[in-house]
Amino acid sequence: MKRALITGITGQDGSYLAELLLSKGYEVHGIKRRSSSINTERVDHLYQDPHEEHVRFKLHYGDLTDSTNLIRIMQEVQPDEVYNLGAMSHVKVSFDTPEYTADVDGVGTLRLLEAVRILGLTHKTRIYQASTSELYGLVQEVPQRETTPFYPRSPYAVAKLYGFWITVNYREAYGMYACNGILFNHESPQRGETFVTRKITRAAARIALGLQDKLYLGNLDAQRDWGHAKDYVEAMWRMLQQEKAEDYVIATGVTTTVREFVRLAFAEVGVEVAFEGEGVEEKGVVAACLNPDYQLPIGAVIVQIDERYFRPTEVELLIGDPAKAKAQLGWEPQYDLPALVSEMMQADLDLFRRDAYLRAGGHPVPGAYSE
Ligand code: NDP
Ligand code: GDR
Repeated sequence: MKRALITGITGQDGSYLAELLLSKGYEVHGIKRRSSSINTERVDHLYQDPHEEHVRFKLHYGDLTDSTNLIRIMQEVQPDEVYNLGAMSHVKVSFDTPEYTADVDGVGTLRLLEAVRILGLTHKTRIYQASTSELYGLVQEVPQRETTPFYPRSPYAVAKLYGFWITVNYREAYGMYACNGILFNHESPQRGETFVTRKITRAAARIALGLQDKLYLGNLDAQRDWGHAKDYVEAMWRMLQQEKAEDYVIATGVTTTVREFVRLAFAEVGVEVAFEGEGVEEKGVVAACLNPDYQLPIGAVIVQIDERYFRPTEVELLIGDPAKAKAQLGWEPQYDLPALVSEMMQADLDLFRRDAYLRAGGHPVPGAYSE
C-alpha cells in the first residue's frame, strides 16, 4: 500500500486530493494546524476512528514553520509521496503578512525538502510542490507555459518563486523526484470563502434568498483561467507517477473576467446583471434586473466596488497553455467554467436555504463574512 503525506490537507485541494488518494487505495497522512476552533471541516467525512484496525486516514499536528516537527512526522510516516499544499494562500493577505508568507510558502518548502534529505529518503520519497500561475504576474507572454518568464507581483508570489526554484534545485542537486505543478486558479464548493469566485457564489445565493443586499468587490477587470479543483488534484497525482520528475502547467486555456463570473453566477438564480456603461449610469455600481422569484426590484444595486479589495500590484491576465500536461500526463479537465459555476451555486444555495427557513420562522441568522 502506498503512503502519502499531504501538507495543507484541511484546505480545498487537500480535501479533494485526500479523497482521490484514498479511492486509489493509499494510506493518507495529513498535517493539520492546531487552532482554537476546529479546522478539519473539509475532511471530517474522511475521518476514521484511530482505535479501529486498518485505518487509512491519519492526521498529525504540525506546521510548515516548524522543522523539527516536520522531520518527526516524515520519519514516522516514511511516505512514498509528499504533496506540499500547505500555504498562506491569499494573495491580498500576503501584502499584510509578507514575512509570515515568506516563512510558510518559501522557507516552509525548503524545510520539507530538507526533512526528506536529512532522513535519507531522497530516493524513496517523491515530492509535489504547489506552485502557481501567480509566478507569471506581470504579463510577459500569453498563453503562459512552462517556458514563460516569471514576474511575481505579490509577497505571496515571491515566496512561491523561492518554493519553485528550491524544488528545482533539490531535484538537480540531490537527484530527488520533485515536481512543480504550476496550477492556474481552481475553484469548487470547497473554495475558501474570501477568494473571489466563492465570495461571488455565496453572495449571489444569499441575495437570491433574501439574506443579503449587496456584494462588495475590487477589480472586476482581472482575467483568470478558472478550473475545477477536482480535475487539478488528478493532475498532481499524475505528475508523481511519471518516470522522470518535471514541471507542468495545469490550466483550461480559457480566460474570463471577474465581471463575467459575476454575470454567470447571478444567471444561475435567474438574475440578469447589467454593469456600469450597460444602462447603469452610477459610477462603480452594478445593477440587477427584476427576478420575479426572488423579488429583486429592477435597478437594485447588488454589486458595488470597494477599493479596499484592490491590490497594490495586480495580476491582470492569466491564461495557461496545458499542452505539455495533456501530451505527457494524459490529463484532460472534465469541467468547463459554466459547469463549475453551476456546481458552486447549487452548493451555496443548499448551504443558505437553512438560514432562509430560520429567518422566515423569525429566528436570527448569522451575517455573511464579506472580506
Ligand atoms: P487553502 O488556502 O484552501 O489551503 C491551504 C492549506 O494550508 C490549509 O490546509 C491551511 O491550514 C494550510 N496552512 C496554512 N498555513 C500553514 C502552515 N503555517 N503550516 C501548515 N499548513 C498551513 O489553499 P488551496 O487548497 O486552494 O491551495 C493549495 C495549495 O496550492 C496552496 O499552496 C496554494 O498556494 C496553491 N495554489 C492554489 C491554487 C488555487 O487556485 N487554489 C492555484 C495554484 C496554487 P488551515 O486550514 O489551518 O488554514
Ligand atoms: P488569486 O485569487 O489572487 O488569483 O489567487 P482571488 O480569487 O483572490 O482573486 C482573483 C482576482 O479577483 C480580483 N478580485 C477580488 N479578489 C478577492 N479575493 N476579493 C474580492 O473582493 C475581489 N474583487 C476582485 C482580484 O483582484 C484578482 O485579480 C488564487 C489563490 O488561490 C492563490 O493561492 C493561487 O496561487 C492563485 O489563485 C493561482
